[in-house]
Amino acid sequence: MNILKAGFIKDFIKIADDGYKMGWHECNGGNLSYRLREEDIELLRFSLEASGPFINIGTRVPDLAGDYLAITGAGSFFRNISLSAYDNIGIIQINDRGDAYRLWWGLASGRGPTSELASHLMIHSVKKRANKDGQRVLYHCHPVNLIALSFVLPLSNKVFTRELWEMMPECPLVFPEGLGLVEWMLPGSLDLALATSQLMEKYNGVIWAHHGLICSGEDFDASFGLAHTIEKAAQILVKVLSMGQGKVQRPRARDLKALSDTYKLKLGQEFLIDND
Ligand code: 2HA
Ligand code: ZN
Repeated sequence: MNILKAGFIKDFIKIADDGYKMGWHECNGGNLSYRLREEDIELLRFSLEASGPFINIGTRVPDLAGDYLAITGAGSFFRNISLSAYDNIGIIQINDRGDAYRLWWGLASGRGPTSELASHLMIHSVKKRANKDGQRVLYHCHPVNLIALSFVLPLSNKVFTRELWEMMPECPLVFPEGLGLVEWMLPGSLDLALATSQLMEKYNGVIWAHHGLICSGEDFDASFGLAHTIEKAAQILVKVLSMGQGKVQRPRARDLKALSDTYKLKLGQEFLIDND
């Protein structure tokens, strides 16, 4: 089977294109990964071939032992993924000890997987522990308005969650558990991976202050849709703040509670307190 015809590769390429057209992937900004299902692997059984040695990850992810992941390459431009997927996406497999990976397909350009590999693997590990069949797609992007807000709003997940929830009802519907936030940390570092994966125990979206956003979802639509919703809310908030008079009116905690009760959202209680 031609791997480029596999459904998950087509979805992978589509999200890369969509994200690029949104303006969230300058140069090699952003990265994307998908943990393959049994049926994906079965379908590709005769098309995948191990190539090259095992390479250390620099951390351990025993929960992912034996798993295959499709992942963007270090230095890959999102705008080039649909033009040349074989150069810019790889399929890797994690070894039995969970401390190294080996390439099975792609990354023909000779690049290794994304510089944020540690974050991707540690978050996949958290999500797989929570639900083996659950979330499989991690999407990291650099959305303009959300990054801009991280320069003016207090860097607290309470502030970001509540401000964005208030922008449109879609927000509490799409991220009822709220959002996590980490202050600026070195891109690609194990510290960033550890802080983010801890927050992903609770949240599906984590803001990397002055850098971007990483979203987890059960499929490509869920991950991209979450990023899209967060960034659209951030865009509304930037417009509101730019109008110079602050918020003249806004939904209150009681309005969000009514939304939560009606749609059975289980909104994070810590974000349901009015501070003014
Ligand atoms: O892949 O976005 O965070 C480049 C990045 C690093
Ligand atoms: Zn980044």
